[in-house]
Amino acid sequence: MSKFIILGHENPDNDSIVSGYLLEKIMKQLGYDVEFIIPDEISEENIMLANYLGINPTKYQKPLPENPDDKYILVDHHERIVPGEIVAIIDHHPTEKEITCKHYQNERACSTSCIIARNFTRRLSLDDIKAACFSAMVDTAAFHSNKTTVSDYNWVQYMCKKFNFNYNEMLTMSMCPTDISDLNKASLNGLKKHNIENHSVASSFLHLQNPKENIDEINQMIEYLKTYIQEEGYDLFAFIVHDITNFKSTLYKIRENETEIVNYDEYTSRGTRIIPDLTEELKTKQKKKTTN
Ligand SMILES: [Mn+2]
Repeated sequence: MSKFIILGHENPDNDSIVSGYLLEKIMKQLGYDVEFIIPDEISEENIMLANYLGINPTKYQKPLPENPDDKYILVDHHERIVPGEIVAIIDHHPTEKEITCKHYQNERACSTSCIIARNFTRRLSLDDIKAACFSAMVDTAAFHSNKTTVSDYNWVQYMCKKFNFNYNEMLTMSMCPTDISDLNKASLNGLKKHNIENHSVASSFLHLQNPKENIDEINQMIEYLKTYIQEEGYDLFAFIVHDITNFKSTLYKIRENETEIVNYDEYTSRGTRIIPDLTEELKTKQKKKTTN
């Protein structure tokens, strides 16, 4: 009998890790020779999220074996170059691609681990079911993304109630509250550099449970970022504070001499909302400059 290797995607997220973990467990129970392998780096954040579930993801980190007889199972994605045949895929990412593989399951779901857990609930422990519920929260930004399906949402609610999981704590943890014990470090959380209309811009974000309680810390971070942009030569720093309890966001546009505050009435994504808004603004400013 050939060996099965379960593989998540590159830059593995919580769902990818939990899916592999659950599927390995189920397949072992069914008598398969199977191993979940993570041949990739795992971010600090994703190690932390997995640890919250009692899973140590680094345990699965190792290079892929080179045996061409090994059969591969992909979870939480549908394409990856592997040194053997891909025999099964379980995924929830929509695709137009035609996929030819013996067992291909791709359905709308909050997370791939939800698909797995809902199909094999009786083979899983309470911790495993909790892990699947949690990864559904992580993968959908606490049920705010359009990936959220009513049936998975209801399933998570039902399981949390039935088994007495701490739903609110899980929801907060799934949003990865930022550790602000070191303010300078926290102010650069998720640092990205952007070149927008020839302006050099940097951005970072915080996830806070109650930003109003941390207003002093926020102000100290803004002061730090003012000196940071001078030292690093940025024109603008977009410092985003997300309220992960009420799902609102505040953008601090920090320049050398002024800070402008913009409030968003929703949890605002940096990539799809804030950077495009800044691009629009800087474009308009550029135009004004040229017409003057
Ligand atoms: Mn996923």
